[in-house]
Amino acid sequence: MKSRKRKQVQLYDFSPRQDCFRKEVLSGLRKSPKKLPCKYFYDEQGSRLFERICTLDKYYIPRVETAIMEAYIEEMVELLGQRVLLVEYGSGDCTKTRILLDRLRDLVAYVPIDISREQLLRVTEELVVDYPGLEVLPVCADYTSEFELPVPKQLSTRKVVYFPGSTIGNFDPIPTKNLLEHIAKRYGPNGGLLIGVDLKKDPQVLHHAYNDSQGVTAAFNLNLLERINRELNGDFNLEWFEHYAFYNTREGRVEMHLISLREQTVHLGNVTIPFAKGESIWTESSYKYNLDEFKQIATAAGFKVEHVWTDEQQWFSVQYLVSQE
Ligand code: AVJ
Repeated sequence: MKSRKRKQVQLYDFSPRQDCFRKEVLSGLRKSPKKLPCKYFYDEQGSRLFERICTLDKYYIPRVETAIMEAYIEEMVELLGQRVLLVEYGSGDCTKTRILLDRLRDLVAYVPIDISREQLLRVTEELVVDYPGLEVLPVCADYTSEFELPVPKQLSTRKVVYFPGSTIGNFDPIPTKNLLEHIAKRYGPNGGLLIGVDLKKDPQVLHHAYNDSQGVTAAFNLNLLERINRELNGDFNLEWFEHYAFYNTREGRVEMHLISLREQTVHLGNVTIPFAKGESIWTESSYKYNLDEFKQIATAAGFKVEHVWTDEQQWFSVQYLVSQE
């Protein structure tokens, strides 16, 4: 047990409302093929399962990204400059952020944005204890919809968005361009984006990263149905769905699905959703890029690629982009 003094945390709340969750789930399940937005993975249980995924040996992303951050932190800090306002998109458990917070000594404020309220509160409480003097302004929001940025007490010389973990890979090509464009405009001109981008690699490595032998990724995927049961009065039988993840070479992405193991009908309140045997619900895509491909996207969105750091095997990249807008 960690013993930490609990401090009261003030949270800026723009989190999606329950009726929004319901609407998106219903419209996704009425599509053909059926789809669910992956942002809804991260309820309290889902965030904990994702933290467990990050400890799996085969899920190389956090390990490799952390190694890159630690190896090149001095160069990163140098490029980011002084009196930075650091805004993080999808802050999660903030493990990698601490590498930055440890070095960016004259940070004006840190604004973690996350959709998972419980985790955000928990992590913020820890940060204010561990970084006394740092202004932490947590925002609970889906960063793809509208939210206001809190105003820090001190003036900053530059806003830098930290977007690690290759979360950008969860977006399809057009939404990716839109989100990057939006960031370039909102934090520019001269705004920075320090972003983790996962790279194309041996499909076997990708397969094992999303099909761990302990079934944690499967539990993470299935938790979405459990959440729907809990929050939307659903009756998904988790035994009748199966986790399925594969690398789609042509599209350059890992796809996660939940496959119906039999013909069945599921109810959400008074709504009925039919499933054929073998029918899938597409729950997530994780796009993998070449450095050239990502450079094109970033440039088209109004960024200049200032620096790219990778590991020796070129499995993952951390990139510093500067808004030209
Ligand atoms: C946190 C979105 C980057 O896509 O690799 C992990 C989520 N899904 N295992 C990813 C995830 C399955 C992860 N991201």
